[in-house]
Amino acid sequence: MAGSAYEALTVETLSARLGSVAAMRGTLGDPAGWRVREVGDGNLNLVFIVEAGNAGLIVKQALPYVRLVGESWPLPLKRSFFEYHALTRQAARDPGRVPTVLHFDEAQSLIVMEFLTPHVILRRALIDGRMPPKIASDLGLFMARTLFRGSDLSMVTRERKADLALFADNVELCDITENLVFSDPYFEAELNAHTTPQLDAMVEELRADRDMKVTAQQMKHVFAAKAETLVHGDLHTGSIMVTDEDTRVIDPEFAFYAPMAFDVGMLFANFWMAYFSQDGHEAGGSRDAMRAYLMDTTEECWSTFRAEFSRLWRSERNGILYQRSLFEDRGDTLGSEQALDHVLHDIWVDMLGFAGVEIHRRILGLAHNADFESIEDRDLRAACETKALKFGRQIAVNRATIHGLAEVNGLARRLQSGEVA
Ligand code: SR1
Ligand code: MG
Repeated sequence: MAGSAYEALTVETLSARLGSVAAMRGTLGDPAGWRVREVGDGNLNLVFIVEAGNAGLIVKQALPYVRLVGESWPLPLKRSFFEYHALTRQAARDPGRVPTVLHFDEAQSLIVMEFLTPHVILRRALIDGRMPPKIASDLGLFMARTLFRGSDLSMVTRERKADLALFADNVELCDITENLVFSDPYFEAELNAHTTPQLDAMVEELRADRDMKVTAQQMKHVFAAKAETLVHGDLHTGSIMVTDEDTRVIDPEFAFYAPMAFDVGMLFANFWMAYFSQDGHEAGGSRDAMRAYLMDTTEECWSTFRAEFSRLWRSERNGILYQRSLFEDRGDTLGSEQALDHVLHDIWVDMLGFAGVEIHRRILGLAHNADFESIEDRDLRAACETKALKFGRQIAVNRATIHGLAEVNGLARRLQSGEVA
């Protein structure tokens, strides 16, 4: 099959077509005994679980169109190439945090990788009221390590520039983000959807909100112009798989050179959306403990990110930026700490901007989150979404004057309780 023309796999054809792939045979044995299921529930790709005995593998294959929309929206198969290269870099930068890749077939746009079991998608776990204990620390470390080590703070600049050129071709996936995240929510784009009629007035208000519109475009400007590091590019709670002991980050097909704050903002937005959605998941009992867990998760994740980023700054800052020769080597450690404070502050401010627009687009745009979508009572869903929309606006527009997570989470709590409307 290597080198042959692209053809989408099916449950029926997979064993015959991949039966000679050594990495698969090595794990699963004779293809006659393989059991194949298609389990893709994301927006873009085919995902197969292939099992034999107690062993299993994942086969992920790109489709030539957006699965969520259909063939009317073509999408290049090359995203699989970017996903493969992002996975290899993330594995080197934070070992053990992404699934192991066993095989990549560029012509077929498919990646064979480790089957993560008994892992579940983090978003599902949070909707179900589970509190995986390691996510804050694991994800704080993952972001600090991948974002720092993919940047000019760390890399040999020739290698970083080569990587920048390689990922610069991921144009169509970037285009999705540029439109779906930063622009479509703020006008009547064709594929937009929201909980109607409950949110109609709120949506109209947001679209008429000049400060919000300018803010969203400022964030798009930062996203497009600040090619700072290799970001995951789609780091939401649906791109993370967990058990109580393990956290894995999957699906980096949107990988691109972009601002560090983009991944951090996406992830935090998803924690905050999970927080605001809890009212809709209380049929089985109070979610107070879950709300507290989500607030604690943001605090621990941010403090872990800052601490690890600072550690790497002090121990691995070997790139062209903030050279040691200007600071530590001249005895000016304070200068390097001052520069670190500035870099972390910029990440913080941009993180809030990205988080705000991510919250808006998941409620007003094309691709919604199950956190809200799974709330069947539409009045209740809209009430949760309204609080999240207001929160997103506040943190994005006021990002330059918000001083810390205590302030942001305080706002979340006050909106949640109804203390502020
Ligand atoms: C058309 S793709 C919609 C969304 O799905 C992906 O997971 C990304 O988040 C993208 O924005
Ligand atoms: Mg994805």
